[in-house]
Amino acid sequence: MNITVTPVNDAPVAVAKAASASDPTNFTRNLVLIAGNNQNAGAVLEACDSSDIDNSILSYAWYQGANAMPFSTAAHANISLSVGSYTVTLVTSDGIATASDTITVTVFTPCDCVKELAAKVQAARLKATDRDYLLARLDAACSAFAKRDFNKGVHQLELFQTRVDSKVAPTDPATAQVLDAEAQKIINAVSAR
Ligand SMILES: [Ca+2]
Repeated sequence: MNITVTPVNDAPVAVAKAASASDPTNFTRNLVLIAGNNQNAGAVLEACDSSDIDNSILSYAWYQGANAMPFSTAAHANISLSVGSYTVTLVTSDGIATASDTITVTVFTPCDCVKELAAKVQAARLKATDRDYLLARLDAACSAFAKRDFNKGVHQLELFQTRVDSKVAPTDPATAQVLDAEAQKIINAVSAR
C-alpha cells in the first residue's frame, strides 16, 4: 500500500491596523486624524498581526479604495493622507493563497473638528452667556484656521478652555472635561503641524 501525503496549504490571516504618526503606538481599525496644517496628516499602517498557520513567509500589499495598484508592499508603512475619508485594504499572501482586511482612515481639518466641538457646546446644558461666549470663541477659531492663522486659532481655543475651566467645571465637571479634552486635541494637532 502506498500512501501519498499531499501538503495542504491554509490561507493566511490578514490583520491591518493604523495609528497617527504623532501617536504611533495607539493602533485602531477606524483611525481619525486632524490635519493640523489644513491639508494632510501622517499615519502608520501595520500588518504585523497577520499570520499563517503553516508559517509560510507572507508578503503584503496595501491598497487605497478600489485602486488596482498597491501604494505600499511593506509590513509597516508610513503614509501621508490629505483631508478626506479613505478605506485601506491590506492583502497578505503566502505565495499560494491570499487574505484581506479593510480599515478606515478619516482626516479632518481643524475647522471641521471645531464645528464638532461647537455641536457639543450646543447640546450641553450651559448658561446662555457662557454658551454664547464659547460658541463665539469657536467661531473665531474656525475662521482663523481656515485663513491659516494657526496661532490665532489656538489662542481662541485657549480662551475657550479658560472659560470652560472657570464657568463650566465648577457645576458640571464631566462636561467641562469633555469640552476641554476636545479643544486640547485640536490644539495638539495644530501645534504639531
Ligand atoms: Ca499558508
